[in-house]
Amino acid sequence: MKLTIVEYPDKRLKEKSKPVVKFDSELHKLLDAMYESMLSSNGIGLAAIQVGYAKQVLLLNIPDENDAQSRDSLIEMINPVVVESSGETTYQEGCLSVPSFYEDVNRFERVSVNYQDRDGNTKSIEADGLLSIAIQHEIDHLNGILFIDKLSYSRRKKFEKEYKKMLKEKKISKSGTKE
Ligand code: QAP
Ligand code: CO
Repeated sequence: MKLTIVEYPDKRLKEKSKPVVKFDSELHKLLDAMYESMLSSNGIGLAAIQVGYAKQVLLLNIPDENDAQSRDSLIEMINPVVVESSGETTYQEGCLSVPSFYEDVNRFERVSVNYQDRDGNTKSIEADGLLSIAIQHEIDHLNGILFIDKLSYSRRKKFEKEYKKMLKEKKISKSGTKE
């Protein structure tokens, strides 16, 4: 299964994802294909809607202290629910669906999340640091929310301007290579 990353301003990124009810080989295929796309595009988190599937599925793969990304630290979350949150933190976020743009976003410092694994087993996790931020970013995707939706009015305007310019340049360079 070859997946393509859906990029802003694609309307699909605004869709609300549906709970997963079947923990079957189709789900496992989707998870494995999502992992491949996340790694090949240098991501640390990916939600299913970012590859066009409106399902409550997300992946997290936070690099270790040596900046190495290992499959051992891969977390697959199905049907996640934040059950507790506390504190405040700010981090300069990016998103595979909003390439080449990074901006500060406010989040909870800590979250507790209940979710299911690929076999439907109930799990829970308490997270802080980058993992907590990544979880909140990815769960937002399941609700059709992007990190740029959380920016102040003036930063959002700045984003729209920069992004439009970037898309225009992308188009020009593409038409140039095709001749
Ligand atoms: C979400 O984001 C996230 O613009 C995951 O050119 C963000 O993996 C979690 C990426 C912040 C925690 C903190 C973005 C790759 C990857 C780009 C990503 C790009 C190439 C973003
Ligand atoms: Co994202």
